[in-house]
Amino acid sequence: MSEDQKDGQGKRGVLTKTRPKTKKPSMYKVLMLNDDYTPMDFVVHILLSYFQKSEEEAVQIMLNVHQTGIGLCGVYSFEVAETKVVQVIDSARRAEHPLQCTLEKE
Ligand code: TYC
Repeated sequence: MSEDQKDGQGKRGVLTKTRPKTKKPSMYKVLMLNDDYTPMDFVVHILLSYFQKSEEEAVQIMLNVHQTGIGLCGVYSFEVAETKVVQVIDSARRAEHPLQCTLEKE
């Protein structure tokens, strides 16, 4: 009988139980902030263009931001959320609107 077969306590046993070492990636909220100058229809256009919202959802989110000061556009992985924020701010600046958008870890 080999060392391995004796009593299961030998030091040469094969580890069969796998322990998951990977964590689920953190998710990030993309938030839109209110201001007094960005036109409402521009905000709706942003929500339609970058967040795949329906016209109704986009208007609802825009009004929620307008009334409460902040609103949720969507939840994404860090890379996607960061890209959306850059796209929104870039688009707003090109149109000379002060619209602000940010991300927050969920
Ligand atoms: N408050 C803006 C206005 O009255 C509209 C607005 C809504 C601006 C949402 C930004 O994220 C925003 N024209």
